[in-house]
Amino acid sequence: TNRRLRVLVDMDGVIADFEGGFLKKYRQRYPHEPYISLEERRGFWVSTQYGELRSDLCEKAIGIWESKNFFIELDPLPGGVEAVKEMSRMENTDVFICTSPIKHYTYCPYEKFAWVEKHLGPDFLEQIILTRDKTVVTGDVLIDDKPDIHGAEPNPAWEHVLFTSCHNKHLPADPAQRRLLSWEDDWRGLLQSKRQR
Ligand code: BVP
Repeated sequence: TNRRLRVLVDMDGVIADFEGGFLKKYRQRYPHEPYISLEERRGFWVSTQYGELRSDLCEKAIGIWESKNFFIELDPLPGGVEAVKEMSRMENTDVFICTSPIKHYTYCPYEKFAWVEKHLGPDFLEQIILTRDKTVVTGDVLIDDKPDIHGAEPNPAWEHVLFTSCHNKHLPADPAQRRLLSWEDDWRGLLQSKRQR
């Protein structure tokens, strides 16, 4: 058959360094407040863990990523941009950036498009899927650092492959969920395994 492979790649925590960018700007803005090092991060939601540290730190954390230039200034994670470009050049392969914007929409959606243009090139603007519900998007594989991805579709088309991040690396190994440890891991083998179906 000549079926094309559709790869969905998450942005924050997979190709863009949300955690590193957050911590840097939080410490700049609140140099005298406590913070959570990346080694100490647990759980997907940064705001939840800061709120547990001290209740007022939850909204201080939220204010960081709601600020202008937060998303556009995120650094690329090592190897991510190169991997996405390489897979998009592969035969019979369609790559989409599938990312959930925050609900404070003043800057985030615009800056996500600008980040993709800056790091992946203007042609990649065709490949962006902004959605708060990834389960309704079809694809063969979704590479995402969020351990639990739920939504309106109880049986999503994609296999979720968990991308390792500071917040999920301590979770017990789930035999039902494959992982990519980094962009140095065997993502080519993962794609190949999805083609042989
Ligand atoms: O836009 C990102 C950041 C935001 O949620 C979105 C996650 O998108 P995906 O990686 O799933 O595509 N975000 C928000 C909060 C707290 C909100 Br209150 C957070 O703690 N972490 C986080 O990533």
